[in-house]
Amino acid sequence: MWGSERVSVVFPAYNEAAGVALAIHDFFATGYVDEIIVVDNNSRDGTADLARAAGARVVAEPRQGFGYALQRGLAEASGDLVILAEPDGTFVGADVIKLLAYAADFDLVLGTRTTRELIWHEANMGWFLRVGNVLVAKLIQWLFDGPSLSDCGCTLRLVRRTALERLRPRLTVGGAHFLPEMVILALLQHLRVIEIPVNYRGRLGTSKITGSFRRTLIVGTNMVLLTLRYRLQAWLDPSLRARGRRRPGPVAPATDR
Ligand SMILES: Nc1nc2c(ncn2[C@@H]2O[C@H](COP(=O)(O)OP(=O)(O)OP(=O)(O)O)[C@@H](O)[C@H]2O)c(=O)[nH]1
Ligand SMILES: [Mg+2]
Repeated sequence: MWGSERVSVVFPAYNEAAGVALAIHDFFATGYVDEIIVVDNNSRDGTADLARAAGARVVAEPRQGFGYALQRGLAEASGDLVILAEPDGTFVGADVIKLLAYAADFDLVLGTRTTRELIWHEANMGWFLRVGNVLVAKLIQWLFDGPSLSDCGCTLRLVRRTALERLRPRLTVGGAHFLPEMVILALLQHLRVIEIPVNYRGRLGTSKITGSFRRTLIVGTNMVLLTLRYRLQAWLDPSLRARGRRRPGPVAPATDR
């Protein structure tokens, strides 16, 4: 619990036996997490059994894909605050507290893996990934009038239930380029979005997305095409955008809300 709000964590998992139990213990160890949902995406290495034994609720998602797994997790989560992460050892459980600290003021709190002091030595964050993440994030920032964005590919993020109810019916991407769609939809809905620095470590087990240059290039291209398509659609079809102006800032001191 965070104050009076229940906290859920969603882990998409495709053959993550190497790290899933450790990740579950690490996130529960914060003391703020009420439930962890592991979305087992057709794993064949015993991920589901390990996750169950470590105290997570396991749901099976048969449609293969990072986006399908996350969409399923968002549908299953019951918390007032829902955190997306990965059970591969790359994210640090304690960073949950940073996300929660911003939850009172924002609907969507995004992690950014761009702070040098927080990128661990063995992390998979080469120049191509770093530059690509920044460029796509900036494209989204400029085209959708966002806050400062620097990392389009960070799974670690928090979404408020009220925002989630607006976003979930609009999510379409089942593949690896799921993450930017959530941000674009949030900006089109005039939700309050912020990015905060998080740790990024080396992964346990085998990489499925950004481990190869070719796959990273394909995912990046899909992200750019998705961004441009949404920009065009939002111009042609105003119903994609929430009415009125962007949400104004707080009117009373935080302690009075
Ligand atoms: N690629 C992929 N990942 C899936 C799928 N279903 C669930 N996942 C999970 O989504 C997360 C992202 O995949 P990763 O292989 O960690 O990709 P990445 O985070 O870009 O790169 P590394 O962590 O450096 O390997 C992991 O937790 C996967 O287990 C799927 O069908 N495809
Ligand atoms: Mg990963």
